[in-house]
Amino acid sequence: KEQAPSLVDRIAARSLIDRIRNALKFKQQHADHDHPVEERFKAREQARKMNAQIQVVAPELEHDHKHLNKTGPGEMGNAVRIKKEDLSPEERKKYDEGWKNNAFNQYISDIISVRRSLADVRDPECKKVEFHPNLPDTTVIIIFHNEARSTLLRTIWSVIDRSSPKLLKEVIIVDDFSDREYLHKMLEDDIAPMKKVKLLRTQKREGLIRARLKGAYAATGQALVFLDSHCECAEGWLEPLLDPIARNPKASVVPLIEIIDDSTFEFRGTPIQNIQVGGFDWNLIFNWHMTPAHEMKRRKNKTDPIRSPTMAGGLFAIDRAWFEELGMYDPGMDIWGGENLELSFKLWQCGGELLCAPCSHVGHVFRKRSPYSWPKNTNVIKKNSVRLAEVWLDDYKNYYYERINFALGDYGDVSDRKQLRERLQCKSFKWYIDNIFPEQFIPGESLYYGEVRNQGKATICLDSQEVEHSDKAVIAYPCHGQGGNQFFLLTKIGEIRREEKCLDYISTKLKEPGQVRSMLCHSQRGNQMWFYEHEMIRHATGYCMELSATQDRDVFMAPCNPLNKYQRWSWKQRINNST
Ligand code: UD2
Ligand code: MN
Repeated sequence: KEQAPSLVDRIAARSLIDRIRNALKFKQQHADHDHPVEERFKAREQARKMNAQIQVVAPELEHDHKHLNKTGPGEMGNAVRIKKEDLSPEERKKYDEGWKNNAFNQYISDIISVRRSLADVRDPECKKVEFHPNLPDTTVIIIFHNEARSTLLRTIWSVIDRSSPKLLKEVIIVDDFSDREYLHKMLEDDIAPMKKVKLLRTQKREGLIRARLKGAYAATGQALVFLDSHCECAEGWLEPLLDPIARNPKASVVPLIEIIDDSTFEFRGTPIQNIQVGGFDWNLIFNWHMTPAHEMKRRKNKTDPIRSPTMAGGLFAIDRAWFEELGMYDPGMDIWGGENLELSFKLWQCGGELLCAPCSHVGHVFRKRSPYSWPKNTNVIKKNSVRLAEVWLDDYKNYYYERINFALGDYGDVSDRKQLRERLQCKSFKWYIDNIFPEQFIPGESLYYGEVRNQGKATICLDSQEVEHSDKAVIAYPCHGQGGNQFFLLTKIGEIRREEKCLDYISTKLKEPGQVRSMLCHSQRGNQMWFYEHEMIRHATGYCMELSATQDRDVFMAPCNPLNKYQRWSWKQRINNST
């Protein structure tokens, strides 16, 4: 509107927008089942007429209705808040059940339109980017298991409403054997008006990896874009994902994943300079970290794609032929987890690249727990992780195995996947670390590793929980031999470390026994500097770590005393420092 050259044009544009608004209003009335039938009939006719006019004047503008600011709960990505106390007992029950079944606030999601508007959160520079003239057409694949109806429909509509029709060939949704009734009865009706949407169903619970494979086998687009079933694509999301692929078909591209609040469904935008890239720890768990300085320097513009060592997994674009060449996903992986690292490693090791597109914003509802059922008796995440470690990690796999105490379990047969690596002549994991992820912490350079067992009470080990954003006190706990919270490394610079966390002792009140905490490693020695000599764990302040003789869980710092067996700890030395 503002860009139209003359006043006359601007007035014309405004009247056109009014007409679009009207057409939309009629469309909405037509779809509104609470309206009397005759009115809906009339509304449909009106909408058709208005549509025809719009098509004649400006065909591309029909698609533009999404620019119009709507009002209503949650529109423009705003938060919706209600007080549970104000609800009737019956509604309150619905509210609680929504949380229980989905691990997000379904009650709020249901209030918000499945076609709500979002603010345009892109950096202004993004609108000036010129994309490759031949972007690949795309199949969007959305898989789900027992997803809430409103979040699922909102995901699909956000794709339809905010993707350029030229680029969007089809949307394939794959139901991974949901047992919620409405996903069978209502879903077909819900998607009937969506011309480009195809529904597939698995015949048994396959898990997200094989469900995505099913979608990929049915896809016909040149590029594939995968999404979780509780996402919202923002304005202009698709082009920046496809552009790097048009330039290099071996690139895979992830969007900037925005947080949709699990409680209010607020869609928050991240400023372009705060983009984080993907990493992983040696439990083979994905994590985020700041874009390293060398990568910031390599890029010319802030809108340029950023190289990322790994991807979170749910949201990414890839050329379909390249995905096939890479052996897609490992079909031996079950339910959830590991597939994102497997794909990340092989992308880099086998001659591709993994990029984050700063101009593509897609929201995702991050949950604090998993709401659906998991197989009993097997640890699927471990199985998936061992499969990928066996195939892609070379000797580095032992860092992971140390953390699960070499109890690999039954992980099935991976010979096919090893052949795949052979056939594609992929590079070593060392190459990946040296070239793609040089910031990664390498435990092999540490001096001691594993559990730290007290000699005063031989069944008790040092223990600290990984709690995000907390400096949780370190405790002692019966040794369980499973690694995990009882796995510690003594690094060359004197850190007692697990992944990104280091034991830290603040010695302000030296006369009192102090607590040891687990905090983010800072590599500056100081409060995180320890010595392990004569089986004693001594801090830079000169105090030693002691287990309480009476309280099995209590660990504190005290003046060193070599005769005190509660200050003596057994820790395994790393003999082979070669990797
Ligand atoms: C993240 C990824 C997810 C996946 C996972 C690791 C993001 C935003 N999400 O976990 O896509 O890579 O890490 O494996 O990066 N689902 C099924 N069948 C199942 C289980 C899940 O279809 O048996 C669907 C589910 O409905 C959802 C998707 O798979 O659409 C991912 O599951 P999630 O949302 O529980 O995973 P999330 O976001 O914690
Ligand atoms: Mn998810």
